[in-house]
Amino acid sequence: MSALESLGRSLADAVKKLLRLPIVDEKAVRELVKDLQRVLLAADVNVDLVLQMSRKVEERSLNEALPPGVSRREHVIKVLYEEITRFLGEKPAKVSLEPKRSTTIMLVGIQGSGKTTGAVKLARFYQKRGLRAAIVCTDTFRPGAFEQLKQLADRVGVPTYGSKDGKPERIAREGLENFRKQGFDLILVDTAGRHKNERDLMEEMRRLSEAVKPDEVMLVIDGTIGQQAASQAAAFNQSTTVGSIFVTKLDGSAKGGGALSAVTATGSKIKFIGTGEKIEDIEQFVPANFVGRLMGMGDIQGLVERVREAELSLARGKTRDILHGRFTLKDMYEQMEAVRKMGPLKKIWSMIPGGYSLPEDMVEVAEKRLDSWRVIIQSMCKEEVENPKIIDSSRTRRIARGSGRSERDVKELLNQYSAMKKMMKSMRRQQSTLMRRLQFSA
Ligand SMILES: Nc1nc2c(ncn2[C@@H]2O[C@H](COP(=O)(O)OP(=O)(O)O)[C@@H](O)[C@H]2O)c(=O)[nH]1
Ligand SMILES: [Mg+2]
Repeated sequence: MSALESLGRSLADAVKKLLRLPIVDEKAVRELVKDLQRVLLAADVNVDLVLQMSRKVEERSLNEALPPGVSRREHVIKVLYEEITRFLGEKPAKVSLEPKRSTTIMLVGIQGSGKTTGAVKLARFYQKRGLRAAIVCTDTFRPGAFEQLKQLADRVGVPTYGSKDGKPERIAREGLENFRKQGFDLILVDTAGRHKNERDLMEEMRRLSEAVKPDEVMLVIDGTIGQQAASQAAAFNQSTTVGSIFVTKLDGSAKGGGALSAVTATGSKIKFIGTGEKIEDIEQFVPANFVGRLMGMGDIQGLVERVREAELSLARGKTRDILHGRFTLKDMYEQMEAVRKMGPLKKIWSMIPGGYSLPEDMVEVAEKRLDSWRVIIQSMCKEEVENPKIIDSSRTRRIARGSGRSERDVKELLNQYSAMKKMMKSMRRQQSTLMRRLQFSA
């Protein structure tokens, strides 16, 4: 089983365990945190990082207030997802390619890390997206280096430039000039990685990067080295300014989590990962998707977004009023609409083995009644909407007639309103925590 598979599987197991529990309480959260620590340590993640993250998960899971329609369970999953994502870098880092100009990426890294394979993978990746990519080979250190590159690149029709001998700087200049003249969108410069000693290698990278003046230096790191990836990133950063990282061989080792988190901890951006020897085994590193996959739920990102939406709709404007006790029928309608948007949640949960179903009432009510409620609310006067207390039986009759609904429907709406108002009141008690969190997420 590969690094990511085993990390992912154990993480998914921990999540499933949480989903199967009848109630998610403090004990359940602590158990999850313990599982999380175990999983990350097994993937060679640095102990301090593990402690930092798991503390954060525990604290947020237990202390943050829940927006209406969101269960503790969902909230905990969201927190877990967010903290792991943060830990691997929040946003996907992309190569910025400018149109009408050749973008140059220079690949550096030690011998055997996967530069040559990576260059071809990258060229193919962008070629598939409609760009013209070419590769310059400046590795004259290893006999047969250019031959190896050419063979791989020829398979996917990517042009290459190189020579068995000569100064790497000269080859680089010639190659770049050649491909620029032909208007290539992307030129990858493959480099040598083996030298008598590290100082010589770093010195060559410095000279070469002066000659190439790349738009970006991409460091290729072998993912099987685990936490050591951090010191390698630091070493290369001293000779050239490393702009991004390509972590390879995440298909083959138990240390993938260590490499990914160590690199992220240095502040470097992982842009690509390699997951096999084949040219197609390359992935743009998008932390959010990646974490979702690790946690074993295809649509966890969708879940997280829906929970956020519920929070946001609460945050948007109304929050203060609601928390200060002003809660109108219109507010309720808006709240229910937010809950309805979360409808597909139920589907997500039901797909998870071990079975768990969302507290039915809210979503169900929202799904069935919202349209009817809209018409009813539209048939009320402004005063009634703002202050439903004044709606007596004669007003109820009038509203029912005006909206084409039954009096029972109107009463049901009013009952739901009272129930929600009560809920809001209990929320007010958690006001301070909630406000803190809303400010935090805004
Ligand atoms: N399993 C696996 N092997 C890889 C990956 N990337 C590169 N390799 C292998 O690692 C070895 C060294 O790769 P190479 O590109 O020659 O490294 P270079 O010396 O940095 O140019 C080759 O046997 C590649 O097939 C990957 O993502 N997964
Ligand atoms: Mg090579």
